[in-house]
Amino acid sequence: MAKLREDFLWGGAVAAHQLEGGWQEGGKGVSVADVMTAGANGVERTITDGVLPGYNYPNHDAIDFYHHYKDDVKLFADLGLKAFRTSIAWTRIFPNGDETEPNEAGLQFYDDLFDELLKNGIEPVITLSHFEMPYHLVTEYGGWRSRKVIDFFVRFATTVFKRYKNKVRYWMTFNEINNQANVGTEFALFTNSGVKVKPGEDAEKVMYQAAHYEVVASALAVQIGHQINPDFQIGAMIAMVPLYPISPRPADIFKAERAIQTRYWFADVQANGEYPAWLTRYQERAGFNLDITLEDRDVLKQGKVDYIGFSYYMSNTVKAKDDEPDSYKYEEDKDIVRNPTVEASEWGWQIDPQGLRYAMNWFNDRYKLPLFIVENGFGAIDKLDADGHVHDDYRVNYMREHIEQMELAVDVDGVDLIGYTPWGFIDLVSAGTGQMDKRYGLIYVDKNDKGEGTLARSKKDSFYWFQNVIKTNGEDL
Ligand code: BGP
Repeated sequence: MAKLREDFLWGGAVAAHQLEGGWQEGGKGVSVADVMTAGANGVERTITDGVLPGYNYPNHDAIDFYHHYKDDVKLFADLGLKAFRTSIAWTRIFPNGDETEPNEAGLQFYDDLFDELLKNGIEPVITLSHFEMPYHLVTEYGGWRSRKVIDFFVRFATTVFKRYKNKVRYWMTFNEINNQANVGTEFALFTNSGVKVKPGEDAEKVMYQAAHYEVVASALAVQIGHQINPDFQIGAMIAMVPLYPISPRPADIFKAERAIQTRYWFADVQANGEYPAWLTRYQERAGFNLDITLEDRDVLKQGKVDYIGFSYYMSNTVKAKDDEPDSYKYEEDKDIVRNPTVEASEWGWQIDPQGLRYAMNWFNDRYKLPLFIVENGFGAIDKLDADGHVHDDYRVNYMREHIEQMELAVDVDGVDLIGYTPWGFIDLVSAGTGQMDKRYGLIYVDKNDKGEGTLARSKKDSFYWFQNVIKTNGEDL
């Protein structure tokens, strides 16, 4: 099988705040990730009011990539990576977010990192905003509630586009921008938008306004990026979770359709350059009275993305309520039901390799754009065996089955795929738990949830397996 492009970007994906550490080094400012504590034993992470004494913030040190990147890049080259997806921490470049001049030490750090990667034949793939907006923009402007943040983001994007225009070709604007559709959780809205919903406020309305400013900012970045370097490929980054109806009952089918619309309108806007009709009607009927101007609509049209980057971990299944009203609404925290036909991970993430092929076909049919799988992988509590190594056959199985489906989508279904960068291919801090416990790595990092460990890196079994997959361009799984 396989038939992947000759220049297929086999890679690995991370985000600055989940691996760099050095949270106060090189003039870096405080980000929204820096004010989120570790979760524990099923307890959600807490968003504190700034960085407070007495709380545990594992992101602050993470795996200290900030100081280890040279050795780490050697390991990445040994793995055979062609691409390394990371984010540029906004707070290293504009520590508060609203400065007019960038922080040179932050810019230099990424220059050095990109040089090191390129020297080793690895192409950097960059996310501009991966759950790391400057916390100052939250306290001063209410995060993406404010239209002013568009200008700050555009300044940040323009600065890094210009600086790295000869080093980076593939960019993405906002990581998993659509996760905030889940307004039932504080986490999704805060990490994406820096927004905290106040008592008595309509979370949905707040989300639609913040998300609107983000899609406008994204479209502006696409336009500006193309002016700076016409070769830039600037993509969306969508958290793709296929949503299946639990039964053939028409109400369930339509509920799944509304769920898909609710989660993926972000991609519609970023790829098609306009809001889908159902959403405009929905927002009008709800009386949200959003600040969406004619000029904004024009910006959206002029700033369509070049490709769809997406994460894929699982599928979900939805069920209609018996008395679903005409104005169907999808509420992620209430409408998802367990799919009895698939297994799930310890965190309840349903394992569905074929869902990846489905998702790729779905994107392809809907947008006719190249795709880039920029996250996929299996989070687990790894155990070091007596020989001091992690034998993670469960991770190899997960990846093999997903890559098989990915190749079917390319070879049999004709999907145009740029690359595949598994998530957290070097162990890092989990976004969900805020801890080291949930690991995705092919490279083990010696650090536990108490912050103890030597930070030594070692290869898991999955490392050698993936090395061979890359070497054979996906022929030998
Ligand atoms: C995505 C995020 C990543 C990441 C990954 C795994 O939602 O883009 O930042 O961490 O999922 O999630 P978790 O760490 O919660 O297992």
